This record gives sequence, C-alpha cells and structure tokens, in this order.
Amino acid sequence: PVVFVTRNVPDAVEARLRRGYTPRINDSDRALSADDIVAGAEGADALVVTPPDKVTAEVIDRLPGSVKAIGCFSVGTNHVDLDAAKARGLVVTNTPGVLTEATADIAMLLILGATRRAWEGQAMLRGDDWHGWTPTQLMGVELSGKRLGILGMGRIGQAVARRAEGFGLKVHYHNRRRLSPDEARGATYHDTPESLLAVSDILSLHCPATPETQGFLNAERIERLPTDAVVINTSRGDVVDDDALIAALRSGRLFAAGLDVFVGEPNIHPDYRKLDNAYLLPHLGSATVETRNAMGFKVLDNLDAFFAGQEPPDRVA
Ligand code: 8YV
Repeated sequence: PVVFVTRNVPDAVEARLRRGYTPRINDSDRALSADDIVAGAEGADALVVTPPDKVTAEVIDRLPGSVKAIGCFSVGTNHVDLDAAKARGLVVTNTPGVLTEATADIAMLLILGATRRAWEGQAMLRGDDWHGWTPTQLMGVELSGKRLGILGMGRIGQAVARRAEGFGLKVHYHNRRRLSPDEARGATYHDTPESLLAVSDILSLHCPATPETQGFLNAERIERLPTDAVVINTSRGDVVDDDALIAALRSGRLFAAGLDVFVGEPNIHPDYRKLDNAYLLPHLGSATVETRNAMGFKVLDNLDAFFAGQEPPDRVA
C-alpha cells in the first residue's frame, strides 16, 4: 500500500515502513495546509498524520477515495475530525501507552523547571549576567510537602503521580472515573475539578482536548488556585485560556507555569516569551528515541493489521 506520511519519522520506523509499504514522506517541518494534505494523499491508501497537521472535516471530504485508513502518530486525536472520519468509513488509530513514561518525565521536568526557576538561571549564566551568589537569588518553591493536583488521572496522570511521590508531593486528582485504591496509590480524589483547584499548589493538566475541556483553565478557575500556584501543561494547549494564564503570570497571582503544549503550535501566544516565570518547551513530551520508535512501530502495527483485514489494536474510529 501507498502511505502518505505528513512528517519525517525515526530511521528505524522508516526502514520498517519501507519494508511493507510505498511511503511518501513529507520532509519539511512546516505544518501542512489542507491543500498540502489533500495533494499528498493523491493515490495513497493510508495517511500517517502527526499533530499539528490537521485532518479536518473539509480535508476528509476532499481526500481521494483510495484513502482507507489514518494512523495518528500520537495518542491525542484532536487533530483529526473523528466524526467526519467515521461518517466516511475511514479507520483511524492512535498510539496509546508507549509515550506514558516519556511524557510523565517531561511533566516532572516542567514542575522542577518552573518551581526552581531553571530557565531564569540558564538565561543569567548564558547572558553573562551572574554576578555571584546571594541568599536571595532566584529563590523558588520547594516541592516537598506541597499538593500536586492532577486533572485527568489516566495513564500519564498516574505516571506523574508515581514520580511525584518520590519528591514528597501529596497527590490529589480529579478524573471522570474514580480510581481503584490500587490505581490511586493513596492519591486524594476530588469529585469536581473546582474542588481539586482549591488544593493544587501545583496543577498538572492531563486531560484530552475535547469541546468539554476547551479553555478549561480560564480566569475564574485560576482564581480558585492557591496563591502562588504553579500550572503545568503537557496535554494540549486548548485546555488553557492563554490570555487568562498570561495575565495571572504577569500579575504574580501565579508563581509560574511550565508548558510543553500550546494553542496554535508552533505559533504560540507571543506574550509567553516575555514572561520570566513561564518555563516553555516545544512539545517535547514524547521526544525520546525509544518512545518515538515505539510510537512509529505502533502506527505500523495498526496499519499492518488493517491491511491484513484484521481489527487494528488501537482503533479510535
Ligand atoms: C506529539 C503528543 O504531539 O501523542 C501525542 O498526543 O502530543 C506527542 O506525542 C506527537 O504526536 C509526536 O509526533
């Protein structure tokens, strides 16, 4: 089968792709327009799509009839209109599980980086602006004994909770489903997001981007957080109202934010770059060699199953 791949993939994944398919790989790191995706899909049997390339209802409508399946190179599927895909009979798959640990590591990095002002320290050193140690220099927030609020206690939220225990954080969470005691490992359940916000010295967002979670962390909800709280986001930028978060960081209502995901990536809200208390990463959550290989192999496991006439293990539509 011919497969149009919207972004380049790790060498090991490409090698396996070439063994079973005729790949057409877009080599550029620029986001593709609807026209680019439709043109790339010409004559293809399947697409492999990585966010932020968007497969909207319009794109799905314009896809050539040869396309039967879409493999998301991601666990998140908000870049694909699943209803439109379903209506057209397209099979869509994703890559759950394999990026859990890498993403949880990045959440911890953001927690540490934001609370300990790591970026300000880097900037000071690299800008040749360090004039010596003083007892008041770059004082941060200590993790031990603080409350970590996890919104969305799925695989990644639970992996962050496991790591947080080692740092002496007390874990609280809200999730649509209350976890079993084994899964919760002593974390305190909150039956509403609002109740969780009130105790979250550090709030870490791990919910998917859906119409329900769109702009969840708005000005009113930020006000519910404790004074000097820290906000961490490794899920999707859409869960945060950028203007509200930026205003709270600027005014000092929040101590800091650690963000790996943004609305409109890669064109993030320009004001984030002006804030010393915003610790920013360019969507590195799953960016390890091990995880990106595993994600690619999962995409291919799903395509292999589909083209063998079997049920793909990670079908989402
Ligand atoms: C990257 C992610 O966006 O899996 C996801 O949903 O957000 C990340 O892993 C990306 O998909 C990697 O190509």
